[in-house]
Amino acid sequence: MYQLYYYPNNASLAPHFLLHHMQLDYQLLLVDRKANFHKSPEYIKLNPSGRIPTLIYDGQALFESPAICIHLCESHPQHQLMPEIGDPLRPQFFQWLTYLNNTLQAELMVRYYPHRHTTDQQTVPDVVAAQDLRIAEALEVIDQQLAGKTYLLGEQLSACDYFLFMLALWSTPIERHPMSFNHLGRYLQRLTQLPSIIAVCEIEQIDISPFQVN
Ligand SMILES: N[C@@H](CCC(=O)N[C@@H](CS)C(=O)NCC(=O)O)C(=O)O
Repeated sequence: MYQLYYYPNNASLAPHFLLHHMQLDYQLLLVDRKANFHKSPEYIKLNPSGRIPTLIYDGQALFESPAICIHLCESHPQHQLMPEIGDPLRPQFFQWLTYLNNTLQAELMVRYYPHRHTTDQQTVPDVVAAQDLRIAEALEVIDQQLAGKTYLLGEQLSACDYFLFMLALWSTPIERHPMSFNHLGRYLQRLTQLPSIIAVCEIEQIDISPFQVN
């Protein structure tokens, strides 16, 4: 049985999609963010970064959302959410998952916690405005990759798609809405029809209607 420390629409969302897609036996443990449980000694013992998510498996704790996704994909290869060793798409999988986590997600984190990225709190709106441009640049790269493809890697759904859907949800408040990108918009609309996305967003009470155009 897996246990996932989560908070709705946090970085725990991508692992949650995978646990659901793979129909694994898992328990959700809601982190009490208001009480700062993720900074408590009890949680820090599991995840020294004091962040969400943490996955508990075989009595071990694992943090960093993409690491959790890779671990789940490798532990349950029959679900084919990550190309096998030798598959030419495998390096592409690593490239895109890293781009999503290390570029787009990193820029979004600055956008969501702008006060941590300046010593002058009056400049917070400038940090937000600069991040909106950087996030739009990263979404543009992804939009180009999606031209003529059903999923990020081509015709095969992978963990990268669940990860991207999570980050697209986070990108809805930015100046340039994800749906305003041609290929990305159509792709997000398609993903809202995936049963695991529908079910998990219902569980976490996440509104996916911004991606459901008529
Ligand atoms: N690189 C980490 C980032 C995790 C992260 O920053 N999570 C946010 C929620 S989305 C968090 O815990 N924020 C609380 C904080 O930074 O104090 C991952 O991908 O797991």
